[in-house]
Amino acid sequence: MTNLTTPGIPAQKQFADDVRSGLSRGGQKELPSKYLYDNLGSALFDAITLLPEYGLTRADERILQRHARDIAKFIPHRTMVSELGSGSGRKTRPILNALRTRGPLAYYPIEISSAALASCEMELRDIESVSIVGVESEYLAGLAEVAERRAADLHLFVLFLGSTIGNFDAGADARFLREVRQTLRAGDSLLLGTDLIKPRDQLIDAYHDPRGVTAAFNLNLLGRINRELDADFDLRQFEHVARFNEATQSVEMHLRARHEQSVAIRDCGLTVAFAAGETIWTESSHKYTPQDVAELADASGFAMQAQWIDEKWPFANSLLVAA
Ligand code: AVI
Repeated sequence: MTNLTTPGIPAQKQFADDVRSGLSRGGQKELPSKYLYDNLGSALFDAITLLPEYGLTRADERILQRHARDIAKFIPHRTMVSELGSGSGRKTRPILNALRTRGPLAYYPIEISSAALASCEMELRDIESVSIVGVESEYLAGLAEVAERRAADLHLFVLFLGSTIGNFDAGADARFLREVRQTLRAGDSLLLGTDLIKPRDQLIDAYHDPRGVTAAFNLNLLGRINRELDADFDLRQFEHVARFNEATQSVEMHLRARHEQSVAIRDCGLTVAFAAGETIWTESSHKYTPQDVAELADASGFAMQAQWIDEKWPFANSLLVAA
């Protein structure tokens, strides 16, 4: 695998800045969900995808396995593929297999973590006629880099799977897709995975599983702050909370202080006071209707071309075309 890297603000400085601003504000304390994914957090997320209560990843994979050839029919023969957040790459195999039958194919997974890129290459390197060029970068910068490298006559097919779009703040999903659209040419394609609305109990079980894996995933964010920013969070003094926010149609994860306490975060030059029961909001996972996805596409410069829905665990993969 070839690796392309985009320079940016040093990651540790950005992390310290985000933690300082999220924990020192008045009102609801917050931490950006992207920081859940250090090496341990990514391993815990992989474990979440195997939980019986968390059907999202299996639904996404079922759609891709069953419909990869139907999806490929919409994609022009001369194409290259890029994926925003490839993770291990396992989900992508059926799509690459369906497209490579038409000739050699270049696949550009974009990941912030070199470990994820390495495991993606391990997973997919046996696929014949597919060359993998990893891009170690944030999504939009990485996609701009990929778009710059394409030949004039080549179509670009972007994958954004797993309902990661649902983890953006309200309104930020459309803003992000508009920025993706600006990087593309009219006629390029985007396959967008979105988790759909389902009964509240089922959603809460998925985000507050009885084995405590999601709790460990959430609490690890405090452990990461301890490790990387010289802080002294006592993880036992916080508990994982998952709640459904009706107004935003999102499952929210929080970390709730079991008691009043204060925590020093030395690399942020900060001591944070927590009241008993106060929470840090760590993630939102928006749940869509199929119609929401069509409206989101419209609002961001795409048109819906086709949509595949898993009935067992309501989840949609929608093929959007850049208008
Ligand atoms: C990555 N993302 C789509 C997951 C989700 O379901 O929102 C992250 C996750 N958080 C808790 N469990 C899984």
